Amino acid sequence: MPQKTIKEFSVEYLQILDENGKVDNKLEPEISDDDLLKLYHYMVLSREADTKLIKLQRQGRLGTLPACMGQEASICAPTLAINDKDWFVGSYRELGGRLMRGESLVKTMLLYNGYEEGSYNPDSPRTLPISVVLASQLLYAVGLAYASRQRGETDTVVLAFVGDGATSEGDFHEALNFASVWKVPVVFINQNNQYAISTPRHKQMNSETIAQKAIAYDMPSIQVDGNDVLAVYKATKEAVDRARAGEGPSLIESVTYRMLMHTTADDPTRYREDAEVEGWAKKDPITRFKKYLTERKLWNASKQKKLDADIAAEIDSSVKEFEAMSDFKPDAHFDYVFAEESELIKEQRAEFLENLKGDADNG
Ligand SMILES: Cc1ncc(C[n+]2csc(CCOP(=O)(O)OP(=O)(O)O)c2C)c(N)n1
Repeated sequence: MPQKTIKEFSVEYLQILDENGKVDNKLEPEISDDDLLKLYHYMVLSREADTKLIKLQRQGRLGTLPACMGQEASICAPTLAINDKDWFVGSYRELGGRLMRGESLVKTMLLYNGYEEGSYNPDSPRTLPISVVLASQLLYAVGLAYASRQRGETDTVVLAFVGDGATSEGDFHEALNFASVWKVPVVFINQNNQYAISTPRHKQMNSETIAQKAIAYDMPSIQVDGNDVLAVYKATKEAVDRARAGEGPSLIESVTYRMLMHTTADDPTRYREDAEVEGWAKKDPITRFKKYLTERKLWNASKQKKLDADIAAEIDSSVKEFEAMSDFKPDAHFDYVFAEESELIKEQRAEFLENLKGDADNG
């Protein structure tokens, strides 16, 4: 009886722009100047929007919301690697990506104030709404990719985001398995931000990397420095190109850090050390990228000043627009369950509106 190695596996890691903004020219991806500037714009917009939205929540002007700060490279760089005909399937921590896809900040504010209208984005029809049920969005991603091939859309790719905690969900494994079995064009981006609310990664999995989980499904994977825009972009673009060429799905583990709270409902100082947060602050994706752009003579202090002013004005006007809105439909969530209203939904809507009337009558 022979005993022999029948397969060997390895996991690659990619970093191109290091923590000091030094670039490895041999690995530098091809990105046009316009696209580099677009990427920077949205990363800064996302960070400023995050900062403003948290203030609004603290003032009681917005409901609970998640913070993306620190993860901007991990979110925006993959989004740059797809086009409008591709699908963007996210969870709830991809603000910059959603803005890049053409969703307005007003929609985000509506959503976090509980208005279903915030999930309806006709300006960005191939961007799925926020999914809070962990990893469930990956099943839709695989379904969309399968359907696009059935419909003869040979060019379409699906970009799907998921958190580190969500990889412990069955849906994650089911999605990866069938994506691989059907060889569908999905690029899974795992935003490994180190925590699932207060649970650190090492307490919920014993795997050294998340990238290695793809090996079980015979799917290409890589771990990248998720605070390095160039590495995240390069890995995603290669995966998107493979998917478009009919070579099936990939998994990218983007190692990053959530700099703020999980959502405005928790206090991260209760479960992590200041020193850890300070260590990650030194790896900030925006600082690093700005250095790179400055060195390439694409950026300077006066451009930054103009960008800061433009972004502040854009955010202010979105807040004004959002706060001036008053005409909401309380039963809007029933509109978006099925294309055609079923009898059950009809009954539930009637019951909901009746209860609402009762609440109003009772003051
Ligand atoms: C199926 C499911 N179980 C539990 C929750 C509650 N929950 C919301 S966020 C979260 C942690 C998710 O962590 P991770 O996947 O790492 O993503 P992150 O929030 O860090 O971006 C949990 C457990 C949920 N939304 N869905």
